[in-house]
Amino acid sequence: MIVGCPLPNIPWEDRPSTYAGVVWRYSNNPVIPRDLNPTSNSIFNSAVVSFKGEFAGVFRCDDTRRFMQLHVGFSRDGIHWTINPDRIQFQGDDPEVLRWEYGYDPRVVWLEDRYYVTWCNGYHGPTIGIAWTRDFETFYKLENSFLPFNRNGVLFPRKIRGKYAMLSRPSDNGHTPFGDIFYSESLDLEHWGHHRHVMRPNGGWQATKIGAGPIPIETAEGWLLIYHGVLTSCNGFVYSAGVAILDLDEPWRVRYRTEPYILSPRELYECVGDVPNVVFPCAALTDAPTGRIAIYYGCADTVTGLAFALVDELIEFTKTHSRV
Ligand code: BMA
Repeated sequence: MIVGCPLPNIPWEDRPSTYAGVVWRYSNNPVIPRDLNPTSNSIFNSAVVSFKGEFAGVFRCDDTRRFMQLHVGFSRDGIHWTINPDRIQFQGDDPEVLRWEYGYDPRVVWLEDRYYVTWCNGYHGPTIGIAWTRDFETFYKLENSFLPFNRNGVLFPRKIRGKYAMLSRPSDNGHTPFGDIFYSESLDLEHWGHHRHVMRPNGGWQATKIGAGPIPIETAEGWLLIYHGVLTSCNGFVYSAGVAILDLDEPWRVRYRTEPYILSPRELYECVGDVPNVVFPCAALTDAPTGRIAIYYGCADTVTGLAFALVDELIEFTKTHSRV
């Protein structure tokens, strides 16, 4: 059972009768093509939320210079998107913090009274950038959450034990061949501490490194965390997705974790692109009364796909296929 709000207009398609998986793809994937904007090389690993009865998002748009940028987008139905042609220009007090190198893999969360965006932000190497907005027009950038090198900063949607909470994945300056998920707390969204280890790679599809995906979904059973895991094949990295259930009050305690993946590159648009064999979930919309979940994920570092799941099935699958 999802602890959250109704979203009656959540994008949705029933599971095809011929398909047995616990996560199924939208029949018209990809929902966002690589060249939706004239200057985009690729649009993927992006985050969407419900906004004023419709949908808004922050999109990773690598441009035709192959610079990694963040753009705002809007949609009536969560499927057909318009993406601003210009990248987000962040506001703030300190020019040092505002100096822009690059940004990628955004996540967006409604937290208390505004939307927060976290992303992998270039500051002498990748680290976690954080900003807030109320209208998806003006974005105020805060201090980087951590020192380089870090990626996959994902906020929880409410305070835990009276503090803001974030998952992240300390890494290196390259195509990191390792990586565990950690938990950190903050009183002010600027100073982070109380770091706790959450989970490490676990063999198979998640043997090399792992990273948090969409904002954790609160359920009666714990935080449902969809995350990505990476296998190193003789032809490079393969990115798949799995699920963990984290303790509600002490989220660094992993209750269950899927040994099989729930989504892995199969379709052509996941297997062929600028980086082949990548599914990379960054957002999930939820409708609490029906338990519907709509997952947005990057495909082959090129386009954005949509997939669906039902919360009770995901929890059941995670519990019955768990190896922590
Ligand atoms: C990771 C990030 C992701 C990307 C993935 C596969 O390190 O850069 O944005 O999807 O590699 O290339």
